Amino acid sequence: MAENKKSDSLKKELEDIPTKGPFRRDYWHSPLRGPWLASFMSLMLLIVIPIVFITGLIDHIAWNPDLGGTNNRTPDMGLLGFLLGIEWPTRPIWLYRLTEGIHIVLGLALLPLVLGKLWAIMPSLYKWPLADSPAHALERISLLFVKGGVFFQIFTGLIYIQNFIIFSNATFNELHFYGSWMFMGGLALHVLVKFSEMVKGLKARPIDDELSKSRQETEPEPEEKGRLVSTDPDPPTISRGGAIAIIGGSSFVLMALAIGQTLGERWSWLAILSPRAQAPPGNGPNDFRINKTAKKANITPEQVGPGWRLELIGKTSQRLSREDLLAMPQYTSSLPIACLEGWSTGNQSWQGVRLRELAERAGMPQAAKVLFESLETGEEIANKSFMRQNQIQDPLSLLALRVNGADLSLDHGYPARVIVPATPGNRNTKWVYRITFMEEV
Ligand SMILES: Nc1nc2c(c(=O)[nH]1)N[C@H]1C(S)=C(S)[C@@H](COP(=O)(O)O)O[C@H]1N2
Ligand SMILES: [Mo]
Repeated sequence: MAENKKSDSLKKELEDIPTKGPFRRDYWHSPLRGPWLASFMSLMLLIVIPIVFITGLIDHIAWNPDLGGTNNRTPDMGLLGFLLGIEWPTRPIWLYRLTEGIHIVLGLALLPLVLGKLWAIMPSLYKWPLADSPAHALERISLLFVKGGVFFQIFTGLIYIQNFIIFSNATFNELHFYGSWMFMGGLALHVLVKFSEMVKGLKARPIDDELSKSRQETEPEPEEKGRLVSTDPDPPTISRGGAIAIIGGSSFVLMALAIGQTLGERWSWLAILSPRAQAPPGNGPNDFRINKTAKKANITPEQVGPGWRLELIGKTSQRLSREDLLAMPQYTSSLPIACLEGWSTGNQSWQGVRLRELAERAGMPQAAKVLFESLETGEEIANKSFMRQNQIQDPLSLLALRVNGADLSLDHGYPARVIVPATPGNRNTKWVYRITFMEEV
């Protein structure tokens, strides 16, 4: 008896849901909401998201993940294996700076756009029953992936570029990479189901008409079955164009604040929210940004003192002192460091030995792959890196000993560090102690 009563009251409560709080249609009063606004926000997202996704994939390829080791943080790619084995070019020298810059700047711009879209469609989330057909259920599940996915991507990215150390570099890579596929899978399904609705929504009112309407001219959209349009609209406090300007304006502010760190130097003052945007004080030859200091990497003075030797391994194995390296032909390359976190230095003038001459010296002028190892014993991802033949062969690729006319500072990788054009910052190993050339990839 009591059981029955309980289930009856539960049933009643469930039946009552549509009459409660946000589930009630008259709970929502904004006169701006409707299919047009929702469709407009979708259009913005459909322009920005693919660019962020593609530049993200490009940044992944830039690591040369097929070389393995710490270059590949995301093994078991299955169907996505086609991404492996693409030879990342070394020119133009600013290529990675550009793709990573776009990825992060537009990725940040997504935050206001996503929040704006969420606001625009909020009433439709409070639908009861949650789904009334299998197709509808599928749509709502895909929405869960889309919304959850986009916030996951934005927040993992934000945490990373802000240097909040709640996960390691390696973990970030895995989360952000696999997360992107979950998100894009959900999005593909969502777009498939909703695309025609978006087109219809936009066609109902020409965009420039709607954007040029004043607040007074702003009227609710006609009733529709999607529950976006308020049944009890308040008078407008802002026009649709005004609301869109606030959302878009927020995106532009975030972009403006982020771009300073990619442009570097003269513009870095703009990047007030970026922890490593500002160059260290001073304008000496080594006063450009540092990712990890020697102290943090636990590099001791003895390790880099006169006893330091470079182990050069190929057909032969040699130990070279810094003097030996300085006695080889010295070349100068003007190259930036472009970090995964989105910051970049301007071009620095690096001096040192060409990688390809080191390959020759090791008896392997045609080496297909090279491994750089650092004295640093901490994080794997930072202390080892692989590069492939085109990177070894580029005449600008150096084992740098000096920068801007002075010896490398300890923080920039003294006694020797790698610098290769268009390569993600973190592949340019500092405090190198061993270089191994290999026949095969
Ligand atoms: N051994 C070692 N090399 C390293 C790093 C590191 O942490 N350890 N950081 C890398 C990263 S992420 C970047 S962006 C560049 C930064 O070089 P810089 O500190 O000289 O500007 O060095 C790379 N080389
Ligand atoms: Mo980096």
